[in-house]
Amino acid sequence: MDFYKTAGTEPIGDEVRTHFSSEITGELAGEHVVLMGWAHIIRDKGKIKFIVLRDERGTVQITIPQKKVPEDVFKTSEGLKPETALSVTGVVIATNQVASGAEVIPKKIRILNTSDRLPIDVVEGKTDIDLDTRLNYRILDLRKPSVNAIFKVQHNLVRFARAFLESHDFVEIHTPKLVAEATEGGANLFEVKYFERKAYLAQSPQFYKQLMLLAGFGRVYEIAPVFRAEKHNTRRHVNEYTSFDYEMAWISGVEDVMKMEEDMLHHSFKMTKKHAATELELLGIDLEIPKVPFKRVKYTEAVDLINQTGKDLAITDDLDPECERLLGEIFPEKFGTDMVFITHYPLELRPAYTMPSMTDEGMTESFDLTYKGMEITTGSQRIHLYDLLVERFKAKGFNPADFTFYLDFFKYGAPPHGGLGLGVERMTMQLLGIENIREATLLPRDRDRLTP
Ligand code: AMO
Repeated sequence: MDFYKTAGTEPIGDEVRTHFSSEITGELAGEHVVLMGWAHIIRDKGKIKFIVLRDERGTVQITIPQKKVPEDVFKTSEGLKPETALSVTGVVIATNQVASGAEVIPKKIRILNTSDRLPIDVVEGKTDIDLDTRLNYRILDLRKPSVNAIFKVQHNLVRFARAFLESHDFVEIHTPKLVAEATEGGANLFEVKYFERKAYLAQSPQFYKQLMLLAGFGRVYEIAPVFRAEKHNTRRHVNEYTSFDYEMAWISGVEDVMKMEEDMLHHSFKMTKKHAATELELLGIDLEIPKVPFKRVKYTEAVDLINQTGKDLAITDDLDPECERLLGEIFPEKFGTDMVFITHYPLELRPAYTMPSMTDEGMTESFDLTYKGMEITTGSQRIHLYDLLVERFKAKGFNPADFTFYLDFFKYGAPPHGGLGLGVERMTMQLLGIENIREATLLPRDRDRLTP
């Protein structure tokens, strides 16, 4: 047991946590509870001490009047340092002194672990520290309730989107992240030494999610990391992000893919608003549920709208961040919504696997979803016809022989299909009005950062 003493802590007791902080309300008055968490804020008023105890559900006030608690409890509370890990056994008292309407008077306080002085604040409203320093201490940064809340919101967005897909017969798949070829074009590939050969980190599950439809799964989805060797540090790019992908077979056209996405996001936003209400409130977000159907605008029309602001964009120019920002202003004004599908991108701007449009010459059956002036999703109908697929690979300058592992399976009755990739961090940042994608990335990887 000596290592406990050396650490300044007490051996494990027999208390079992009975409640989370958020459950301590006036209705529990008189009940014995066991709480565990960190000493978030400590106030010393001489003969009475206060500890705001923080756990994963919020905070609760522990009130320690010298006269009303055992001597050793009062002694323990003296000189406690912030972020000491505690177990508190006590009685709930109703009070109108705190917002929750209750506090806990301890009978026993056990120090589970001590804490050094923190390099950054984890209490709201204290000094603002630059993002880089916060990210250096990300694990502590995440203890701050408003930072933690971002990822609870993200968790809810993903879990309800997943639940929606599950209820629509999608099967979860796990595809390789070590791959032989690029899917999205070669520019931003990370190369990996793979024994005697070269391999790459997957930029997208693109080829494999499509192949799983050829393998007989009607609908598949994957939520997994993808890797992009973007050379520049921007506020909207990280080098590893979470891609939320789905792919569906037997579609009639790209509309089926968009319809699925708008229904999925509508459900996910609605459920997140309900289940992450506390976190959204803490973050000051009144989440607007986008109305279904989302507005659809053709790429040519989007370019026209941008050019009306005085720009001179050609049809084959990609929409850069500045254009997306402009559309983020134009769309709400013109269409009363900030969730808009831009459809029918030119062939030049889309990967080789994208189905050319039957209706719009030189265009594709593709779309991006823009949310508050930023692209959060890319999707399309895919080419399922072998000859056309090979032709398009050649047109993009690829050697079909390098892609036989993908192309060959389109010879065996590949079903019409389509799908999309949604950036989880981008969706989170736009929904929460976050300026820099790193804040919506648990442990960001960028040009300069590989730890923590
Ligand atoms: P795309 O390359 O457009 O399409 O990526 C899809 C979505 O992923 C997000 N995203 C990023 N997020 C953070 N950092 C980055 N560097 C980054 N790059 C992209 C965006 C984007 O909309 N295979 C296709 C998808 C498909 O057609 O199914 C693809 O990967 O939100």
